[in-house]
Amino acid sequence: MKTAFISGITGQDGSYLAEFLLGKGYDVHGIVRRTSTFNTDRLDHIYSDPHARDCRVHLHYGDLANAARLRQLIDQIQPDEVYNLGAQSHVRVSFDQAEYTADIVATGTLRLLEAFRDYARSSGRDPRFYQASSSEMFGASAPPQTETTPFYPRSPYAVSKVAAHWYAINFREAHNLFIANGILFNHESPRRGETFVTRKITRALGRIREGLQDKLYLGNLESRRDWGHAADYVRAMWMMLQHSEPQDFVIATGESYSVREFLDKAAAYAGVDWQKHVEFDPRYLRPTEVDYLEGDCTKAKTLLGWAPEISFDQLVRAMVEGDLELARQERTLLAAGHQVSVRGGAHG
Ligand code: NAP
Ligand code: F7E
Repeated sequence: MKTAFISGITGQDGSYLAEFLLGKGYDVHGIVRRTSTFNTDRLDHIYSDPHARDCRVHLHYGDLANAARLRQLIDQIQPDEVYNLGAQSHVRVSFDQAEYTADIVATGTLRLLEAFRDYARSSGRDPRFYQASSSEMFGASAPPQTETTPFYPRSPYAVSKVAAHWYAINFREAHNLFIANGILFNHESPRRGETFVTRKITRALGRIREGLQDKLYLGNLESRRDWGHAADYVRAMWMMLQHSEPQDFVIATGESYSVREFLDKAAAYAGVDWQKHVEFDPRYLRPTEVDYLEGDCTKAKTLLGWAPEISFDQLVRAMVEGDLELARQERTLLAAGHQVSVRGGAHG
């Protein structure tokens, strides 16, 4: 049985990856941040009582800000594969919290790489490392973006991801380690954080349909993104680590849509006339925007045999259906006299 270590296991991708690896027979370990409320909602369906004998998901307190703890956990768990998914991953927030974003996204990756390098040396094993790089690194470079497109990052988040990407390449070359960067374009799902634009939209549409919300405030509707489904993308992460050599891969669908087009499609599925509900709020604009991302994943198709299986239409429909159901549950709770928070994506 193989053992995996995941930073960011409580996030969208971490939860899909943990499910995927369990399906492959892995023992899965992940770090969770200590918070005053539970932050493991996305994992509850696969997380069993740690006292149970057949428990294969193991959660440990840890943080990318704490090098000694990362080193201790890696040495103790002895993973075959390490997936570094942990991040302050919100682009707009990174303008407000630039130093923190750099500490977790860039220096946090360096901390984990140093622990990984020393573990690889001392154990004499050949463990593998996946780094969650991002299409945001391409920023202002024109589409279609490939592995050879120059980086032109447009936010503190993107600059930090570029630093982490190059730390990963330098550690691969300097220490002869198996480290792969996955340059993933936007990927979404019903588990997407509620302050990213797709989920903010589908969550609001569900609530509007159920009469729980009237207005949805958005920023720039004209930027274009290449949106895939997270379940397809975590499969690509794993495939990169099964390849014969460590390399960097773009993962994308090759199709792009504007935020306005996403809104049109989602609203049509939800049966909502969005023009009556959507308003512009400049607080959701970025000081420097990324206008147009559309990836070319020919390399991943050719060398890994990876291709997306879930279409844009299926993705939008799944997100809308999930959020219509959630809104119905909220309405039932309200009718029974319970409190329901309707703050939605107000912070993103
Ligand atoms: P996400 O839902 O925002 O999850 C981020 C994860 O990182 C969460 O588990 C979060 O924990 C954890 N985290 C945050 N700060 C941390 C810290 N100081 N120490 C340890 N863990 C910390 O992001 P995602 O969409 O799953 O993305 C996964 C990774 O891929 C991220 O690195 C992201 O930047 C990158 N990426 C995402 C996309 C995309 O479109 N989704 C595309 C390209 C790259 P909490 O649950 O406690 O907040
Ligand atoms: O914005 C526009 C916004 O926040 C998409 C992260 O996973 O993917 C994600 O970053 C677009 C932008 O994602 C609102 O200006 C309009 O043009 O959903 P987003 P992102 O910035 O593309 C990359 C690949 C990552 O690596 C990141 O971790 O939508 N937009 N109005 C809005 N965006 C938000 N959030 N909220 C709005 O109200």
